[in-house]
Order: sequence, then structure tokens, then C-alpha cells
Amino acid sequence: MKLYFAPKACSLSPHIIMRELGLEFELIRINNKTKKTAEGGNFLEVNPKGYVAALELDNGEVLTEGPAIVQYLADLVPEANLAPSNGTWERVRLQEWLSFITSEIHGGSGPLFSDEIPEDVKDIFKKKLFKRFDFIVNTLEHQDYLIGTYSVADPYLYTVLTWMPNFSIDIKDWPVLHRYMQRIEVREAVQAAISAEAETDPV
Ligand SMILES: N[C@@H](CCC(=O)N[C@@H](CS)C(=O)NCC(=O)O)C(=O)O
Repeated sequence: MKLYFAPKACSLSPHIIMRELGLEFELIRINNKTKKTAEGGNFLEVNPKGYVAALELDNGEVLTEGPAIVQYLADLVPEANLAPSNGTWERVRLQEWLSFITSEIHGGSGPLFSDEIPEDVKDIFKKKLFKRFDFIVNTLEHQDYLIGTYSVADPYLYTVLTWMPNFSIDIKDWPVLHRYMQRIEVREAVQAAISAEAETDPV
């Protein structure tokens, strides 16, 4: 398997999961501006949508969209318990969280990366994001992880929360979220993924 990634981007989430599961894979860095891959190829030929993450399977199939990728990976090693079994209510709850993270937190922070959006407009997006943070806090006040046990939803939320300093948002203002991030950050797979991405050469 090959994981196409850009350092510190949302591709960190499936990257962490692959390490949590002990899977063998090749990491291929891409340049998100030029869409060149570290192999010298055109990333648009891998994922015509032009964004990471993209997972290329050994049979040549390419899977995109973070929530789909992490569920596919978790199901490869069910005994690791990173996702409840398909067809169970608990799995639907996991999908509910993945959808929430992808649309409300990941998608919700997208405009904050823009150089073209004025600060006062960004403040409107931030306000909405903060409401979503409060909702997450309501859950994490009572349990360590989103579905109760550590699952593929947690490295995804962790990854998008690492972006907040870029927007002058201090996650320490939500102590429950801050402690949650610390819990995830100390995991061996998380540290290994962060280091491996940092050690790759720019494309
Ligand atoms: N819907 C996609 C969004 C992926 C996404 O936003 N990728 C960003 C990095 S976090 C990216 O590569 N952006 C570059 C671009 O859109 O050109 C998913 O959830 O996987």
C-alpha cells in the first residue's frame, strides 16, 4: 500500500492508523501546490480531486476521503479494535463522529486557511467552530475518547485540532480538549507518524 500525504495535513490521520495497526506501507509525499509526487509523478493522476489523503492499494485501486480510508484500514485488522464491527450500532456511532469531524471541524476550519477571506469573516467561522468544540467537550468530559474507546475517530480529531494555532486559536482555552490531545500525542504511533513525515524531503 502507498499513502500519499502532505506533512501535517489531514493525511496524518490515516498515517497514524497505519502505524497503530502495524501495517506495511510506503509513504509518498506530495507537493500540494504543484501536485507533484516525491516519485516525480503527477498526483492528479492518482487522485483527480487533487488532495491528500490517497491510499493506493496493491491491486492499483485508489481510495480517497479520510473517513473512508481509516475505516477501510481498521477493518483490515479487526482485532486492533480501532472500529466496531460493520453492521453494529457502535459502528454507526463511529461514522457519526467521523462525519461530524470531516464536515464540522475539518471542513469548518478550511476557510481559516484562506488568505483571501477577511479576518472579520473568519471570526464568524471561528464562532461556529467554537460551538462544535463545546459539543465535543460535552462528550470528552465523561470519557477519554469519542466513542468511549480509542478508535479511528480520535487521530482524525487530533490531526485537525493540531491546526488551530495557525488560526490563533489556543486549544488550552478548552482544557478538556487540551488534555485529550495530550492523551493522543503521547501514543507511539502518533509520535512515529509525526517524525516520519518531518523526516521526508520537500517535493
Ligand atoms: N474531503 C477530503 C478533504 C481532504 C483535504 O482537505 N485535503 C487537504 C489537506 S488537509 C488538501 O490536500 N488540500 C489541497 C487542495 O485541496 O488542493 C477528505 O476528507 O479526505
